[in-house]
Amino acid sequence: MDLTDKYESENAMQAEACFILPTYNEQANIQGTIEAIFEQQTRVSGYTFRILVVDDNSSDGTQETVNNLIEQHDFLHMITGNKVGLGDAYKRGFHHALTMFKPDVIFQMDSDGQHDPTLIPDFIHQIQQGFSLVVGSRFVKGGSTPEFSLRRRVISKLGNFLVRYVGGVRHIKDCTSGYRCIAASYIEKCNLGFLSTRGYSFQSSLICELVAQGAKSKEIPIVFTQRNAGESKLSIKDQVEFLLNIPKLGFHSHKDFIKYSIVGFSGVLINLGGYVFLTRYLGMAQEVAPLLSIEASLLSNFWFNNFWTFKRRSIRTGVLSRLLQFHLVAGMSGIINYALFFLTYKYLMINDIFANLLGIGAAAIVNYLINSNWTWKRQ
Ligand SMILES: Nc1nc2c(ncn2[C@@H]2O[C@H](COP(=O)(O)OP(=O)(O)OP(=O)(O)O)[C@@H](O)[C@H]2O)c(=O)[nH]1
Ligand SMILES: [Mg+2]
Repeated sequence: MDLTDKYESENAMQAEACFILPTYNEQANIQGTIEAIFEQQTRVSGYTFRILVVDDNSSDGTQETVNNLIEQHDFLHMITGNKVGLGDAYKRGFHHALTMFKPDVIFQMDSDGQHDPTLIPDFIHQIQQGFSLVVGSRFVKGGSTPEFSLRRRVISKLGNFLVRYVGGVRHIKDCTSGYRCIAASYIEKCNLGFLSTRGYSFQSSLICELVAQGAKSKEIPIVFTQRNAGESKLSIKDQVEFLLNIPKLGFHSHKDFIKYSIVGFSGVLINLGGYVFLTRYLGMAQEVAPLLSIEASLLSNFWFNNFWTFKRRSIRTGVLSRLLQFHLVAGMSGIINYALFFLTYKYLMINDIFANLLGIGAAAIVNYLINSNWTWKRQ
C-alpha cells in the first residue's frame, strides 16, 4: 500500500468536518485563519478537516491568496460569486459543501481571526457527546465581548433578546454568534429557501430553523475580540433586515400558520352560529349568550389546534395547562384588539370597521406567535 492509499483508507474511516469561511476583503486575515484551522487537525481524532472559502469577488486580493494556499492543501477549496450578503454566501457554501463533500459536520466561522480556532476540539467534543448544534457563545458564563463598544453591546443583547423570545429559542443565549458547529444532517433538513434573508440575520433564522428541526443545542463560551485587520462588513442595511426579519422568526412553519388561521376562522363561525342558536332557538338573553358562544369557540379552537395544527410537536406541559394558557392568550389578544381599535378609531379618526379590522389582524398575529412559542412550545 503506498502512502496515498494509506491516507485515503484512513480517511475513509474518518468523519469529515467542513469549515465554511465567508470572505469579503479579508486578504490580511484569511491565510492566518486557514492555517490556524488546519493546525488544529492534530488535536482532533476521528475527523478530517476540509475548508471551503466562499469569497464574494473581494477586490483586495483575497482570492489570489486563497488560490496560492489551495496549491499547498488538498482539502482547501473556494467558490466565488457576487456580493449579496453574508446569508446568501452561507447558503451557497452549505449547498456546495453538502452536495460535493457530504461532510458529517459543518463549522461556521468568520475569516477575520475573531473566532479562536483552538476551541475547535471543544466543539467537536460536544458533537461527539450527542449535540447537533454547538454554538460559540459570548453570553454564557466564561464568554465575553471585551472590546465591544456600549452601543454594539446594547444592539447585540437586544437583538438576541428578540430572536430568543420571538423565535422560540429561549434556551440559547447567543443566537447571533457566527461561530458554530452543526451536524450536517440537520442543515439538510432545514428549508434554506424559507430562510430568505440575505445578510447577517440569516444566522438567527438558521438557528431557529435548526431548533425547529429538533437539533439538540449546546453553548460553549467564546471570547469575541476585535477583528485582526480590515473593516467590519456589518451595515445599516443588515441591521434593518435583522429587525424586519424578527416577526418572520415567529412563523417557523407557514403551514402551521395556515392551519391556525383556518381554525381561527372556524372559531368565528362557531361563535356566531352559537350566538344565533342560543338567542334565536333557545331564547337566551343577548347579554348572556356571547359568554357561552365565545367559550364554545375557544374550546373548539383549542381542540383543533391541539389535535391538528400542532399535533406533530412534542410538548412538555399537560393538556389542562395548555388550555389555561390558551385562555390567557385569548384574553390578552382581546385587550390588544380593543386597544388598537380604540386608539385608531378615537385618535386617528380611522373608519370604525377598518379600525376593528386592524385590531383583529394585530391580535390574531400576536395570538399565533404567543401560542406557537409558549402554549405549544416545542420540547
Ligand atoms: N462572502 C461574503 N462574506 C461576507 C459578507 N459579509 C461579511 N462577510 C464575511 O463574514 C464574516 C463576518 O463579517 P464581519 O464583518 O467580520 O462581521 P462582524 O464580525 O460582526 O464585525 P467585526 O466585529 O467588525 O469584524 C467575515 O469573515 C466577513 O468577511 C458577504 O457579503 N459575502
Ligand atoms: Mg468579524
